[in-house]
This record gives sequence, structure tokens and C-alpha cells, in this order.
Amino acid sequence: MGLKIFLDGELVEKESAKISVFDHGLLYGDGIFEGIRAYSGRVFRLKEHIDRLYDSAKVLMLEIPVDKNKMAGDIKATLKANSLIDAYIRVVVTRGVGDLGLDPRKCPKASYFIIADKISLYPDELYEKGLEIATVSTRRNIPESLNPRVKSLNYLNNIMAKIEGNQRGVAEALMLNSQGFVAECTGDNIFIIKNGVLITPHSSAGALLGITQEAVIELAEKRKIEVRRELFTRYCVFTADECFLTGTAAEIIPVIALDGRKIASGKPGKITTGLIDDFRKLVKSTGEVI
Ligand code: PXG
Repeated sequence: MGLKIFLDGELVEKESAKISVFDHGLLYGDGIFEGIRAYSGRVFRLKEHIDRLYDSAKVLMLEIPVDKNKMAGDIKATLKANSLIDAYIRVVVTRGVGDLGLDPRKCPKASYFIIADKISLYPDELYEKGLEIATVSTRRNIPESLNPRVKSLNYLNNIMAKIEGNQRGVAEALMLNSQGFVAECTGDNIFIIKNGVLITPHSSAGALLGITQEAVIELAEKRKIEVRRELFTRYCVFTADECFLTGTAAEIIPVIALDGRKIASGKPGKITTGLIDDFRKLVKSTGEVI
């Protein structure tokens, strides 16, 4: 039995899950998405992901055809239909089918689909050894044109940054904002630790407000670690005691070097590894049961 995809109200086989070439999600990148994970039969922070999806829709004046409860039910139904308890879930809402021309009024109804599939984890080795990252020249969007808090189908600047990272042979690329402050990586938020204080850029620095980022801040506060959301530069990363990235796909992954400079000893730090342990416990013990 093949993978079942939820597409506009029904579960269909992967082979028949198709959208029109006139969908403005494809023609103009006019749409939004969420990447969610389920662990051991529980969807991690489902409410937060759904809230962020509807907030993104609000900003784009995109009317999702169902309410939040129905969306949550559809996500769980997709997991059940595929007998998945550990999964990666992709929810996509597009502006829908319309004539050529970018005016969204040409699209009478938004479309949405849900893909739930097995997760492909990064190799364990990466979590033990840590990543080397590099700063790339592609800057994060300026909030005045497309606010990075909107998780839209327009990921081209992140993709350009990823290409630069690939060319430099690193697993993740660090993106600065237009003023040169550290914003985030192409699909992850960044944290540094200096003198026992955990620091991550405020979303106004040009970053997505990450759900894993929020969870990590809560875990740090439980450990009585001081947390600050503030602007910082590459200098602060070079001279940090520890550094790590967070994201639904990557979870928490240590960073051991930036642009050829080792961060501290060049090994994952103690606070980072402690937070990784806490996070692994958290995802297994919380979340909405499927
Ligand atoms: N910044 C950006 C630009 C992202 O796209 C994050 C930070 C981390 O946010 P969360 O809420 O996940 O902690 C993201 C998340 C994928 C994929 O398939 C991308 C993300 C999440 C899951 C899967 O590329 N991006």
C-alpha cells in the first residue's frame, strides 16, 4: 500500500496527489507551509504550528478553507491513514487555481494538502561531532518586503544561501540580515552561549520565530539558564563558548566552527548536550496524541 496524501478534503494515493499548473502556489510561490514532527505517536507542538500557519495566512490575506480544529484533525487523520507514529508532516496551503496574472482575486479558493512521511534523520555522527557552518553573501529578506516570520512558499533567498553553503562544502549556511547582524540559517534558528547566557536573535533580526527555538528557551529557563533575545554579529559567534542550531528537521544540532574559526574547543559544549537530552525527553513525553 502506497503513501496516502490528504488533498483538499480527501486522502488520495501519492500517485494521484496532483495540483494544477494554474495553482498560484506554483506560478508565484503564493502560499504558506509548516514542517511538523510526530514522535512516538504524539505530534510535537501541533497547536503552535497550526497557529503559525494561520498567522502566516492572515498576513498574506489567504483564507484557509477550514478552521484550526479541522486542520488538526486532518493532520492526525493523515498520520493514521499511513500508520505513522514517528513522522515528518508537511502542511501546504496554496492560493489555489486562478488565471495567469498574479492578482490573488483570480483564485476563488485556496487549496491545502498534507504529506506525512517517514523522517530522514541526519546521521547520529553529526549530533555527536557537530557541524561546521559558513556565512554566505545572500541576506535574509528584509521584514519591510517579506517578513521572515511568514513561513511562505517563497524560499528562494534561503535556497540561494543553501547553494552557496553547498559550494563551500558545509551542511548549513549562516544568513545575516541587511544590516549585517546574524539572522538564522537556511532552515534553522541559531543560538550562542557566552558566559553561561543563552542568546538567540530576536525575530526582528530577520528570523522565523521557531517553534523548536521556543521549546529550547523554555528548557533552558527550566535549567535556570539566563536567556536573551538580542542582536549579535559574527564576532559573537566566533568568540562564543558554544553554538547550536534548532529546527523541526534538525532538532538541536551543535555547531563547532564558523567560517573556519573553531568555536571554543571545537567540540559540542556541555550546555548544548544537556539541552539535547532535555529536548529528546520533551518530544517523547508531550505533544498531541494522534
Ligand atoms: N528558520 C527557517 C527559515 C525555517 O524554515 C526554522 C528557522 C526553524 O523553525 P521550527 O519552527 O521548525 O523550529 C525553519 C523551519 C524542510 C523543513 O523540510 C524546514 C523547516 C522545518 C522543517 C522542515 O526544509 N524550517
